[in-house]
Amino acid sequence: PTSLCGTWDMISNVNFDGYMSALGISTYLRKIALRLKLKKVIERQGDQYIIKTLSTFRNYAISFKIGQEFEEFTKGLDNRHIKSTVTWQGNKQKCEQIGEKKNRGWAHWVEGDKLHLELYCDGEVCKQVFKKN
Ligand code: RET
Repeated sequence: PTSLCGTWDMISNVNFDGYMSALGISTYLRKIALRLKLKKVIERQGDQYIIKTLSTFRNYAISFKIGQEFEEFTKGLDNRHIKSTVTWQGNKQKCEQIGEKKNRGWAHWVEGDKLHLELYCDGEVCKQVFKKN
């Protein structure tokens, strides 16, 4: 079975700008963020997942247990406090992020040697694809 765990390098990024705009991220930060080649590091320790989004500019990390709501502070992104829950839906790991922004969340899954990530906010969908490092 294909595991999400590992180190992944971004190979495509569609509508990241639309997603960031929906989050209310400034034009200045969006311009910087759009140029970044992101790396995802996904680790699992028992029933705990750790997901790191790494770049030369800024890093962001979350850790969670499946099905257990956690408080997320989106530090360095839109700096909001939200309540997040990650569940499996088939082979997709899906996160619902409850807070000020509607229809906010993400889903990721593996297809072949690629990691697919969709980011949702307020009707905007950003699609990122990563290849195994
Ligand atoms: C960066 C750079 C600074 C500006 C923004 C960023 C966005 C990070 C995002 C991370 C998503 C992480 C997820 C993890 C689980 O799979 C790159 C930190 C806006 C959107 C969904």
